[in-house]
Amino acid sequence: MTRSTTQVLAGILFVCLGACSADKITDNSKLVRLAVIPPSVTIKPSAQQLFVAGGITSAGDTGVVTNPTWSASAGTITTGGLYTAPAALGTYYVRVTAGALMDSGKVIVDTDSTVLVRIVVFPHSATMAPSTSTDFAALGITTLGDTTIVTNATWSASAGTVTSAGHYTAPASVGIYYVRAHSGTFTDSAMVTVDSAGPAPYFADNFDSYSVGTTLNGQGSNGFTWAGGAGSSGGAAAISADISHSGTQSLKLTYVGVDTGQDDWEEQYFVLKPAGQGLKEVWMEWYVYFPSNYAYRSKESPNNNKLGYLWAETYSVSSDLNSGLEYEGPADGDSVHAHITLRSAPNGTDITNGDAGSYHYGIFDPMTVAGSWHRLRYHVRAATPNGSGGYSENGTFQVWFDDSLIVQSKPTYVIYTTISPANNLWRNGYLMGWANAGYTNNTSFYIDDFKVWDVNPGW
Ligand SMILES: [Ca+2]
Repeated sequence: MTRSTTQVLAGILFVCLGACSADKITDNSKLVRLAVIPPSVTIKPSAQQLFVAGGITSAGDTGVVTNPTWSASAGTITTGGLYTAPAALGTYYVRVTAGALMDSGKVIVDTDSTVLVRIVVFPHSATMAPSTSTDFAALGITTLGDTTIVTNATWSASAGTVTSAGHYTAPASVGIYYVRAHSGTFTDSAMVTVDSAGPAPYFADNFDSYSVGTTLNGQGSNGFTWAGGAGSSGGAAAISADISHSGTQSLKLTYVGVDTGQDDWEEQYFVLKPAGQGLKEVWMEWYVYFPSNYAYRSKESPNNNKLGYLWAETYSVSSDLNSGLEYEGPADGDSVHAHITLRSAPNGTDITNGDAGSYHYGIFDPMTVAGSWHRLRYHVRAATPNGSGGYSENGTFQVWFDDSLIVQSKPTYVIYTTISPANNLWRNGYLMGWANAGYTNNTSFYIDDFKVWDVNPGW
């Protein structure tokens, strides 16, 4: 039986399984070719597989042989070709005879169904900033059609380094490189573009494309959506031409002056991705303008002022994946107060000054920032399941104020969560937030050049 004949007969099977319009061969004495279709399968113990006998006659007709005789070296097979595998793992044969002809098909009975027919490196391409890292995975497609992670792949790279787990670090030089996974007789490569500009954000907003006065609620792209604003003054954040970091416009958030002892709030909501598509890891950047009349007051407790938050589904530091950036005045001896708090977290406590689980730098003297733009960068990664019902100690939280790294969670800081892995994703957020110190006078902050990445932009 040549391969080409098998392929011809496999085509007959395909037609027959669809509408069974293939010709039928009823006179076995006219057969000149006979083939078991499919010629080889891998199935689980006690699973079933339908085999068909394909034939070619002396006249050149092809079709399904209607009355062959089937047998099997183990397991059972019906007169109709329905094979039931034995419970024991192994390699077996089914045999078909018709007229003077015979053919055999191979059956591999395999519990874990990891017999590969192909591997694919995922992602299949990536753009990275020089000397940054990202993770690749080798996905295996098995003979059973399952997709599995190939954990024993051998990794290599044309430049840069890659670990045995597929963690790739790009070289310092820009260029196009390859990351390769190899397993058994299979191999696949991903193309890596190392670009000094790094990967593009999946969403960016310079606030210059809207009419002045627009409130953001529903705008967005690539799954990112602005989701309204609110504040104690009753006025939502709105597009303004007062001042800008780029172009002519920015997003204005006004805190209305309140008496001493009173708090104030103003925040712009957003959703990073549609439901069920949150991000395991987020890089977010924006510029904030502290107005010239900005005055931090520290008259009562609490006096924390917020700059931004990200969370999963439920905004609660005690019941959901939640991270946030707040600051308090130097009078408190604590000029930054970064929250990262997690559901049912035995160790999931706030990262605060002196916390053994974090490194902590002063963010700024709140009284020195009036009348100036500052860049905030916010990077957070949820811990990933460790495969044993727990979580790996690989969560992280970093914040930069201008070029200074002001929050760095300890590398082994454990982000505990009882949230199911599918929900252990960042999805919701807001910019600014409560000013629990309050402002005596109307105080307007401006946000500009907001960007968010789902891959490392090179920070
Ligand atoms: Ca702008």
